[in-house]
Parts: sequence; C-alpha cells; structure tokens
Amino acid sequence: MDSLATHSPSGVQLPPARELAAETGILHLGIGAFHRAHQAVFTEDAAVLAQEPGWGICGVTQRSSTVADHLRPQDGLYGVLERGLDDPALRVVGQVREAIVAAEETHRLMERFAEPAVRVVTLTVTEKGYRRGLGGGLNLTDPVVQADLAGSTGAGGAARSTVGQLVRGIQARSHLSGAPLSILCCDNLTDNGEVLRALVTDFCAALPSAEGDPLGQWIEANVSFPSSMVDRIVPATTDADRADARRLLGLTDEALVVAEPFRQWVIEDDFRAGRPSWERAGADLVDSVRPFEQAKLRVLNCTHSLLAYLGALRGHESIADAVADPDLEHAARQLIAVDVLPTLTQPPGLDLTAYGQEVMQRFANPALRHRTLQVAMDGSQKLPMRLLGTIRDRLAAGETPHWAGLTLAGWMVFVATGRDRSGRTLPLEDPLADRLRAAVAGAESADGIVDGLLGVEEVFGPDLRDSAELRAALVDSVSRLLTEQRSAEGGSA
Ligand code: CS2
Repeated sequence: MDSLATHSPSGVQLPPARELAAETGILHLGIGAFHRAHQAVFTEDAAVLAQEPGWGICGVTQRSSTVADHLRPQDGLYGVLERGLDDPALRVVGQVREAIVAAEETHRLMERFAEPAVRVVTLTVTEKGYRRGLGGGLNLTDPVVQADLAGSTGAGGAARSTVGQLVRGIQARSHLSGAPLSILCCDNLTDNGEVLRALVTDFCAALPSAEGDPLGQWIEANVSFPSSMVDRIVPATTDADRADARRLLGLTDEALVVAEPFRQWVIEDDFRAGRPSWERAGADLVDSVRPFEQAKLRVLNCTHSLLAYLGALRGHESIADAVADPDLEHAARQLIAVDVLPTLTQPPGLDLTAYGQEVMQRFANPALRHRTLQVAMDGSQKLPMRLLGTIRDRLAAGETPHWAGLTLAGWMVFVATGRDRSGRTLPLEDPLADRLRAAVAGAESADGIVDGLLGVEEVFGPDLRDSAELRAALVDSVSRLLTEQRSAEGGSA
C-alpha cells in the first residue's frame, strides 16, 4: 500500500491528496470494519467536496492491536471493496491518519482527547461495548467498570471500558485545553446519543463527588451528544475478498473492508465545536434522528436477526441464502408488514413500505456473503434494541406479535439447541452466554425453553415474562421449530 502514491491501478478510486486529512479532527473509538466502511468514507467525501481540511481521523482500538498492526505499515490507507450486482469496485480511503491501541497507549490517547483540534469523538463499539445493566444504565457491578471508576486499571489509570475511556478523556480535556467537544454515537441503540450521555453521567455520579461533580458540570456546559443512525452492511472480510482486492489493486491490503454499495447516515445537528460538512457527502443532518433510528432498527436489524436465527437453524450460511429460502423470505416480509410497520412513527420524507422492500433487496444481494452466524452474535444485547420494542408495542395495542414472536423463538431455539437441522454446531457468541445456557439447562420442551429464557431479566426486563399472550405465541413457535428440526434430523439420520 505504501507504493500507492506511485502506483495507479485502473478501475480503482485512489484517495485524495493526503494534506486534506493531515490534521486530526476526529477521534474514533472502535476502529473496526464498520467505521472504515462508513463514517470514514463519508468524512473523506465531505473533505473533498467541501475542500475542508482538518478532519483526519485517529482510530482507537480497545485491546486487540490487529487493526492498528494492519493500518500502520500501510500509512493508514485501506481499501473498501464494494460488492453489489455489478463487478466489485474498489476505492482506497486515506482519511485515517493514526491508530492507537488504548490498552497500550493511554498517554497518547489522553493527549488526543485533550487537543483542541480534535472536535468530534465518534464511536462504534457495538451494543455490548456500553456495558449497560438492568434498566439500561451503566452496569456498576461490572468489574471492568468498577476498576475504571477506581482508576486502578493499568498504568496511569488507563480505563478499559468505553465509557471509562470517554470520561477519563473528557476529564483530561477539561483540565488541559477546556475546549468544547461533541460525542457522536454510531452504534445501533435506540436514542444512542441520549443513552451515551446518561452512561457518562452515571460514571461521573459514581466517582467521588469532589471529582465527579465538577466534571459532570463541565460536561453539561461543554459537551454535546448528538444521536445518529448509521446504515451499511459490512460483513467480515474473507480471504476471497482479499484475493479480489489484490487482483484489482495489484497489492496486498491487510486492512481491506468489504461493504454493500448502499450507505446512509442520519445525524442530529447538535455540535459544540463544528463538524465536517457531512451533508456534502450525502448524510442527512436533522433535528431528530429518533424516527429514522427506530425504523432502521425495527425494519432492517430486526429482520436481519429473523433471517440470521431461522436461517442458521436451517443450515443457511449467508443472509442471501436465507432470503432465497421462500419460507424465510415470506416470514421476513410478514414481520416487516404486519408487526413492525404499524409500530413506527413516520420519519419525514421516508416511504416506509418502499424502505422495507429496499431492505429485502439489500439482504438478497448474492455478492455479499454476510454470514448468518455473524448477525446471530450477541443476541442478548441486540434483541432488546431491535425486536423487543416492537413486541411491547404490539402487545400494548392488543395484538399478538406473531412474526416478531417467531424471530424471538428462532433465537431461543438457537440458544437452547446450539445446532442446525443437520446437527452442525451453532456457536453461542454472546457476553451472556453462560447465563443463557444456565437458563435453558435441562429444558427439553418448548415451555421449559420459553420460561427459562423469558426469565432472563437483563434481556427481557421484568414485564415480558408476565404476558400470557406472548408466552403462548412463543411456546407455539418454539415447539414448531423444534419439531421441524427434529424431523429434519430424523430424516437425515
Ligand atoms: C446486523 C448489523 O450484525 C448485525 O446485527 O444487523 O450489523 C447491520 O448489518 C447493520 O446495522 C447495517 O447497517
């Protein structure tokens, strides 16, 4: 990648002059594939179209140094391989100028936080990265959070949790430069800006008051937490992707990411110290993100989970394979039309029916080998955001959420049986895996599985297990899925 400046392969979009991104204006926590394929691309396009310097990105990884190890020898450059219905297209992005491994470079991270030129902190740390507890506040019983509060994790009080890092970083800024800041959450959480503000407030409130109170006041006066809705399907990069990129580029790209052509970003326009002209790159800057976020979580992410769990149980490897299964395609469309759309608030300018159809088309993209097991990960963290709101709203409206219940039943059977209909193991990757396994230990029947899992309050809260209607719908779906699975196993034995 170093030789890109002198090497210009045909058909590849090369990065703009790198001086444009020379100065770091954005600190990004969680520089995984999604950020590189989404916010970094929007930011680079905005910088070019508005000829706006000063928004280079410093990407932070929490513990693993893999992404930093890949980016550094390439001077931050990496390719985004777009896979749509046409031939794959490759562009090289140059907006990321620096990578920091938080666990090893606390001092550097704190310096970056304090710099006045850094005016926006963005985050993609996934749902579980926020370490929320019962009721959605910061989980103060989490040992990592406790250690961060005590300032005792590693040299120099290095924080290991995302919220801990954020608060320690803001604290450094308040002492050193005192410059205002905006913190932009880009994870799939309902009201993500408000949620993050509340978690930061919880952390400050749990500090000794001589420390936490002035910090809380400084944050109130100087930091904004706009919400945002992000959308782009970014599957894990495979060897086949790297081989295709190598053919197009003539070079090996260790930091390659792969994505669908579609991308969308809706951002609440509430920035304390300026922001890139993201609207020039196609982002929507709005007063309220809420209806867009709710539509995206409930239509796209929830249907993704239905296809992931029911697809994995049927032995489908990718989301596109699951959509090609007529039963699952039907279930996905019914979920959107019958259970989800009636619960949504109309987002200005969005035709929700057309949106649902477009989402299904994106899922059917055969070039994107997005594994069902990748989407199935972390269900205990994802389902409360993308599915349970729909279930609660339908129950409150006096309706039985059949299709949303089927989605939940798919997760329950996935958790309880841990195998697909051919007997292949389906790994349970979830921060609550032990808790979930214990909840269904020894349960063979649909009733046992449903009752065991509905009792997990961290996921379902105190209310859902009391709904006789939901329970009956779940028992029915779980029992049908178990029968389907057992008869397929019997048939293949
Ligand atoms: C997916 C999302 O893995 C998952 O849970 O539903 O990552 C999804 O691909 C993105 O939110 C699309 O914007």
